Amino acid sequence: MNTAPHEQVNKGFLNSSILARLPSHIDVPTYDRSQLKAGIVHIGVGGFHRSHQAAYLNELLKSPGSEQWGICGVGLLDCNRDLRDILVKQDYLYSLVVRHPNGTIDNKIIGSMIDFIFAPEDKQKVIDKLAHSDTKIVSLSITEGGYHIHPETGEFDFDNDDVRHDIQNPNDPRTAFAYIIAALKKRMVSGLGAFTVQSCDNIQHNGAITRKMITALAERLDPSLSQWIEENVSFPNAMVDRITPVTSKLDIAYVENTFQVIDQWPITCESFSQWVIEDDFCCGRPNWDLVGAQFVSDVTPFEKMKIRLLNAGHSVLGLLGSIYGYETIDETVSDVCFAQYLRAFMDLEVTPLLDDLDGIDLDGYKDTLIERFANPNIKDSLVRICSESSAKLPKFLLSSIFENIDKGRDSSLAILVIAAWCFYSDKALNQAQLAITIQDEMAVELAAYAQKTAEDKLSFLRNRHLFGNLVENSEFTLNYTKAIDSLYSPSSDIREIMNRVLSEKHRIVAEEVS
Ligand code: CS2
Repeated sequence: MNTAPHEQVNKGFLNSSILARLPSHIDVPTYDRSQLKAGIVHIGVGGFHRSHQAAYLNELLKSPGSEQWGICGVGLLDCNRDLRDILVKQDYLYSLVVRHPNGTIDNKIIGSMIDFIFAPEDKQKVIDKLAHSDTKIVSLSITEGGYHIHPETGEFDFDNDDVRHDIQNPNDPRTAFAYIIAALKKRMVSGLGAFTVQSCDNIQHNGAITRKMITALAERLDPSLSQWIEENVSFPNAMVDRITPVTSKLDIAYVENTFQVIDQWPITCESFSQWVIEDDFCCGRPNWDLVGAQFVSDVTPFEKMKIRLLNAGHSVLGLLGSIYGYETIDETVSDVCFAQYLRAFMDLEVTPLLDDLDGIDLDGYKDTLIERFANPNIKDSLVRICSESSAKLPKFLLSSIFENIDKGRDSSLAILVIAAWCFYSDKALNQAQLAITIQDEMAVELAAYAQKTAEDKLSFLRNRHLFGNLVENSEFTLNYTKAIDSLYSPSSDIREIMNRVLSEKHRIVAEEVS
């Protein structure tokens, strides 16, 4: 997004002093922000944090009694500098534009963030903040890749430059986990006690995984600290959900016209929001249940349902739609060929893997997903959806493929998506020969494997780091080779291929039933 200083100065920039002058239909913080303390330090202040956790807190803060639950944001990456500059200028306020499918819009200013630390400028300040007695929860939205999970073994992946650096230099951290470990050490030594580490990322068992990764790294650094973490820190699992596209120039212009204020980094999101959390907080927590979140004793069925249906569904549409030449999710799912493929994928390859969900109507959930994807007011780009597929697909899609293999079930719909991922990584062109933008930390490596497909059809799968032993599974490779042949045949048409794979799937399912 464009973060260059705004040229027009006739409208004021968003900050605390302007709130009282905003049009009356804008929902502004009604609470005294000067009374808030930062009980939560959040690492990874992306659009999702600002539309989700910070928005829940904004609602909660409107009633008295939660003043200790303000947020201090932390940006670990050099690219977070612009965000810091904007938030500081705006007194950490930002606009949230909530777009309902029927065109209704809720316009809000969110006030729950009260501070932001840009780590590259002062690492110690971050460690001190995490170790401060006001800090009760350290929450994370650091994306799937930020967890350093080895895709094949599920263990902590020590084979990473930043991790190697952190092991050599624990007082000069680079990764989120090393900051947390440094702060927990300070708290252990000072006798202050632990904080809760709360993951807000789309990883199944995100709390348990965070615990496993942090204790593995801590074990290398200081075994007694690792044990203290095991015994004292809570890591609640949670399912988080709200579709939040990347902010566009149109979003900035909308806020300027509607709010009559210049916000350089507003957030737009869908109206749907869900947060299901295991109630395991060692140092207290906000009453998020008063503002729509749900506390449960076991979040497993909810997170599996969401990640395997919504997130995987996004990747299915994203990769196949990119090859067709679509640009957004709503555009892709409005094409009946894509909508039918998605629904069949959800019904036939994921639903049989899901546990019983008391009180959840799974068919209704899937209908709602398709409606949410089709929300014409949310322009969620396929570039965002396909970004970092190398970190997402193992958790969203390959997990279902492996489970189906174990159960002796067919996965041909998902296999076409993996073959499409190979084609996408190889060519970076859609079928009209226009360039596709690929954002993936592993893009070069993925392209290198994919580009050998012409001489070795299974080449992409030979990346064992991602695919484990899939290349040795003859049923998988049979379907995969067929998909590769169709995708790479001259003048191939992705919609025709999808229709063919789908009819074949229906034939297989009919045979399974009879
Ligand atoms: C998306 C998610 O990144 C992705 O691929 O599937 O960001 C998705 O929009 C959110 O998880 C919705 O809750």
